[in-house]
Amino acid sequence: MLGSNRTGMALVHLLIVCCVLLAGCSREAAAPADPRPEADESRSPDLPSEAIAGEKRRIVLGFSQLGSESDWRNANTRSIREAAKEADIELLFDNAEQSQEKQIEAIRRFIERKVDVIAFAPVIETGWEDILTEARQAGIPVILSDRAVQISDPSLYVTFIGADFYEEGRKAGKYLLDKKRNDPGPVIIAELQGTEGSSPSIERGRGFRDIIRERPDMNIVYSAPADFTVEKGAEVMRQFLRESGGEIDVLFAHNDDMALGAIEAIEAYGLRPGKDIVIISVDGTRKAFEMMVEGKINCVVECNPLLGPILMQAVREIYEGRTLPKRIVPPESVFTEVLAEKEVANRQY
Ligand code: GZL
Repeated sequence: MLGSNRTGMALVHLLIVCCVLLAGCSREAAAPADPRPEADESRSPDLPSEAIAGEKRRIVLGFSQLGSESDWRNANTRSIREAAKEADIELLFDNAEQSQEKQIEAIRRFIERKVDVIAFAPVIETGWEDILTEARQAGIPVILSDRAVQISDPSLYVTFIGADFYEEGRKAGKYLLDKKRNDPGPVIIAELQGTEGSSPSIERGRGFRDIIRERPDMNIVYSAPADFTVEKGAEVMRQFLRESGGEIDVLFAHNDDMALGAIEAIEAYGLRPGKDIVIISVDGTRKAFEMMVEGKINCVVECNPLLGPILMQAVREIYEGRTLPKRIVPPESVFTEVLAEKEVANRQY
């Protein structure tokens, strides 16, 4: 797991270096960092730390967080705040409450305040071209944190630090093929999608479908967005149960919070989660592990939210003018009921 102490920073540095060595792909030269300004008079006076001639100035990072919709997101925010403190980087943090418009406004404020680096977790994939162009015109490098964007010019950001969501979907599908290898079909699947248009939801769904395609008798009969929240997960699962009359064999939830909501709905309907309905989820929160220990979730695909240390290392590398790989993927695993008991105490989020 990505650490947050000095040793962690060294490990993180090593991880980035490994990515650079292994990447092989074109590395985006970081937008040339400002030469460390002795005293940048143009900096807005209300920056938290004014540059004083001759003194080492703290790097200023503007971060637009997409929201606080899930335990994963809150762990991600804690990791970023703690890592910024540890790295002595000035963090200007904004929570957009799942609004793209608020994210764009926050990024524009960071540009006006002439921060050194901008990072953000894009709530959805599209609609970022203009604001990223504004950041480039202002000479401010941008890092994608957690989620991806769809843009025609990938040079508008330096690197994307986040999970391989497609692979997470494939892992969920592979677990299901194995779980049902001796069960005759048909297998009726319900799917709780995450935020519509978000890269984790799009890619997890695609990866899962590409794997279960191997069994024509496995069909996703019910599928709808539930926005990665407990409440929406419960609401949409109730709707699936009404529509199906309870005839659902498997639930694939794109995150743990929706799975937790679905468990409430399944039990209220009189069925046994993890037994009558196999449940596969993504994230790896402690609450999901506790459900696995109780046998109510069968498989959790890990998605690592502790991106703070690697993000701060990347910010420093960019500020000091070094290149980074276009893609940095944190380490992740898959856990089933068998491993849950042993692992639950280790969960940091
Ligand atoms: C994935 C992240 C997703 C999580 C959800 O990297 O963007 O958003 O899977 C969170 O829990 O809400």
